[in-house]
Amino acid sequence: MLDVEMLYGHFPGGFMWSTASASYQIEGAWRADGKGLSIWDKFAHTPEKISQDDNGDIACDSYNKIAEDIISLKTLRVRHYRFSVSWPRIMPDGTNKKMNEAGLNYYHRLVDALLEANITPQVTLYHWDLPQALQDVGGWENETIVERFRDYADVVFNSLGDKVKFWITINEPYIVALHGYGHGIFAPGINANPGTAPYIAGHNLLKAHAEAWHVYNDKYRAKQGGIIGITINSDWAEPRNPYKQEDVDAAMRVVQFMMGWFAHPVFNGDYSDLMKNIIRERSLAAGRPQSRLPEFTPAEVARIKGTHDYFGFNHYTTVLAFYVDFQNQEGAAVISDRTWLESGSDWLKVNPMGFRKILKFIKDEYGNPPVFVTENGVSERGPVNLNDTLRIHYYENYINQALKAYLLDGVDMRGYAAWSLMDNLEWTMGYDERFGLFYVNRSDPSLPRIPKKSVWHYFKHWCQGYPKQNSSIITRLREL
Ligand code: GBH
Repeated sequence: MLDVEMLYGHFPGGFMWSTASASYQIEGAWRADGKGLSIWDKFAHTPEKISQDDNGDIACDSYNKIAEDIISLKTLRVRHYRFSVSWPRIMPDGTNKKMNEAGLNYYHRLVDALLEANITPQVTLYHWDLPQALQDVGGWENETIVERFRDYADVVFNSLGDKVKFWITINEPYIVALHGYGHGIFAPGINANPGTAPYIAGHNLLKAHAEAWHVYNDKYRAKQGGIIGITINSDWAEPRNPYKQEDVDAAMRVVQFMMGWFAHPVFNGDYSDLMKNIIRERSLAAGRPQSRLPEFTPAEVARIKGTHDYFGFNHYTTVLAFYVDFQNQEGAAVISDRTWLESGSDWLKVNPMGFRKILKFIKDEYGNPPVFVTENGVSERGPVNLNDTLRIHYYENYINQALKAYLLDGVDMRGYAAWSLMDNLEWTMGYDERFGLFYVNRSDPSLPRIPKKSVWHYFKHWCQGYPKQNSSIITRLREL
């Protein structure tokens, strides 16, 4: 089914238009002023882990370019900015025994500059740059990290919470667990036990998120009055053959294993029965004494359930799923539709309708929570072209599908952050894949940020709503 019709209308008043970044991808200053090393510092300095052996040593030098970044945000005319705090920058060994005040001071200067510019900060506590010292004792596989993360969160709330009213605990626990501790393609690069380690890491990520949420709820909410949640990523999955029930079921499993792994415990309580049953069956069939998926105690289920003030959601693409004979644990494999537009990233194909469908899925599956899209965007690679028509097409169509989710499906949309403010270190792809609204000229040592054409569209056509409001179109679409 094609759905190219543009819907005219507006997001709710107070809708939070934003753009996003992450510490390791932009800050640079990897050893400045007493910062400790993160797992990404170590990973990036290991040969052949990152395309062209790029690293985040300098990145966009945002640590030294607060003023430049504020100018970009002002040019974009967003009133919100999502960035993350580097844990080892403020706690070099990951514990609160030794604080690095200079590092903390950077975030104070950044937040002050944002507030001064009338831009509301949205702060992620963990966007993947774990202190290496904590990885040395097992990282997310070691349950003691739950306490470490709680202490870290406590310090950040205590220090910045008078100024910051929007918190994200953890960005994309799925990627941390699976890429970091399963495939090992991301830091810390662990791939020894791909069937079990991701589930152990995931278990601790959920507990850590919950403890941070409770610290805020118990200790800071009353006096600081902010909101806090987790950001979960998921693709949408369509059945490769929509007339084949096996493929329809496979597509649902893909979403339940990706989004549901973390959303189900936080919103509905515990892992889904679907996930528990499949992993247990597969584990026992392989001769293991018990499931590879750890179990929460009833007290833990209760502690994690409800630790959300909103649903933070990162979304980029759709996949086509089809049934395979449980060769992999989900009994599903994925491909992409060759009619979808390609991007600068192999994994990212343009299918705007999937965005509306997965937003509707969030509403139906997780009790109609307020939704903040905390990332959505597209990449290019190859020669620089500031006339980024693909990005303009992508945002125009994805944002319009989000508008349909809001106006036609009743999804409680509250905000939207474009990934990313500027071209940055795209993890293992280095600087090859560029998601920025601003181009960063890396051959100029001053790393100037130069607006791509999409910058002008973002403000004019999207953040301002759809000025050519046409109620007959709304009426017609409602009747479909
Ligand atoms: C987000 O992850 C991140 O939060 C953000 O930091 C990142 O820059 C942005 O997306 C764009 O990627 O094809 O095997 O190499 C999105 C999840 C994780 C999806 C890595 C693509 C590549 C896996 N991404 N994955 S592979």
